[in-house]
Amino acid sequence: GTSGKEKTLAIIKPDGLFGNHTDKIKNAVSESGFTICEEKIVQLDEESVMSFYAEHSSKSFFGSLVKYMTSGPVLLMILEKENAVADWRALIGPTDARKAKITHPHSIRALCGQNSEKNCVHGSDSPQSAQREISFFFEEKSSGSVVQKHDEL
Ligand code: DGI
Repeated sequence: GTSGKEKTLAIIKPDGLFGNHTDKIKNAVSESGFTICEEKIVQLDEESVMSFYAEHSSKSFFGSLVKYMTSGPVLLMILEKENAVADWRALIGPTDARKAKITHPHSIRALCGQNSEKNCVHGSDSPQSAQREISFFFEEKSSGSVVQKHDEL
């Protein structure tokens, strides 16, 4: 398809906010042609992270992932452009930031992340995931997935 915009969910994770990478990441977002449709900073609770990452619930790292994702606020963004899902995944790079530094040195995870857990950013992995994840965090009916809404970004 050559027409039609697509939306994806991006998250700047706690290490991204704590590490002051937000401006750098937002510059990359706009330079790459994405529009930020909606954004909010939230403190996630364990229950919402467990639900968001349910597909990883049997993994050995799950407990650590939940602890990390609840360790501080995150910035949720709905990004829009043509081919947004794949293009955002390409821009953030591989899951393991240590590997990204070698194979994709200009990617966001290479520049801002630390390892396979503290990898600074999230991106939906398919258009179906994007729809689910955007509803999860941004629709009223998404039953308490967000525990705190900060006033200023
Ligand atoms: O879609 P991704 O975020 O690139 O990767 P994923 O869906 O395989 O994993 C989701 C998140 O789970 C990832 O961003 C960080 C965490 N994770 C994945 N693999 C590992 C991991 N955390 C640890 N500690 N170790 C892993 O091997």
